[in-house]
Amino acid sequence: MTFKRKLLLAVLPFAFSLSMPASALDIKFAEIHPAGYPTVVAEQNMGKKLEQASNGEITFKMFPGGVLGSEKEVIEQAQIGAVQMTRVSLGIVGPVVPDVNVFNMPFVFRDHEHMRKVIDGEIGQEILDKITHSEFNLVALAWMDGGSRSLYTKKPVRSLADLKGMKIRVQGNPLFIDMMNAMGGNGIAMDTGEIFSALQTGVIDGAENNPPTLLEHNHYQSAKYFTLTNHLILPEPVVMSKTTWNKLTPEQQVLVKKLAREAQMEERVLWDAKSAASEEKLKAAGVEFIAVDTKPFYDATAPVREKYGAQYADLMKRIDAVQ
Ligand code: BDP
Repeated sequence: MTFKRKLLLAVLPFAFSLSMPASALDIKFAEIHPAGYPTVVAEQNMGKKLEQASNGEITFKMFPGGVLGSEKEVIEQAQIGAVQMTRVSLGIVGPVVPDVNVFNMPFVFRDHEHMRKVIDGEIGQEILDKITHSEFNLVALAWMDGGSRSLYTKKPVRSLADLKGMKIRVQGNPLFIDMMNAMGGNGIAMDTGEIFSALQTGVIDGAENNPPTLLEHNHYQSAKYFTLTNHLILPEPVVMSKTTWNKLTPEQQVLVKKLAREAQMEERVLWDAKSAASEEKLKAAGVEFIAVDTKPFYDATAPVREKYGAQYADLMKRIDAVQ
């Protein structure tokens, strides 16, 4: 090796370390939703701010569209630190951290606004803390808004009776199977990515979700009836692997929390716009929005609130009291 080349090799690492911090912490963020979805956009903006504010000590890369796996798989990867951050529906957290199921109960919130007030306040923080203090090895930082969930089906549901015997996909949480069965349907759990073909092949007769998911995951191509039951209003925690969290300096931890909270507030503005636009697009694509009296659905699910809610009686009173 020539002297010049030796010198170059010796100098290179220094040149590199001048432009890049010695040990940048790389954050891979997993999302089931596609690029452009409100959660994805708000999380990417959070990532940009994080990179800037940390002077490159933290790098951030978004993996949208479920490329890193289903929410269940990604949560498992986050627990071991293979994925550093993700946002998941609270629905799939319930089976692992039962304390969060209080938010997963049908009709526990009066409406969407009520849910927002609750997650912004002390109860919202308490539920995030339950996740953080569980055996889950995750730190729950903030809440994304996933709107209200209603039924969408291949044949119209205009009353509770119409739902009888229909196979309806729910998220993998026994509470939701009980909920769907209590409404007369037949609850079937599967991952988000499986719904599209299950609808096409007739494995299921419908599912339940919000208009942006119905649109962006293309379920509307098979399910043309959207029945406004608004039975679930599930907020969605943004979590970081505790393994990653423990590598952050205390200042970085404060920064991550602050930016996640900013993303919480930013996403809901995007959410409202996206919901309205989705409804328009779905209608234009031939989806019928069906207004129903929700009282029979509320009454039918009373046993589910009794079964799962008994342990949260005080908390439910506090949720009710939030104006
Ligand atoms: C959407 C949530 C997403 C869930 C999906 C589902 O935003 O996190 O994975 O529902 O039901 O509304 O699987």
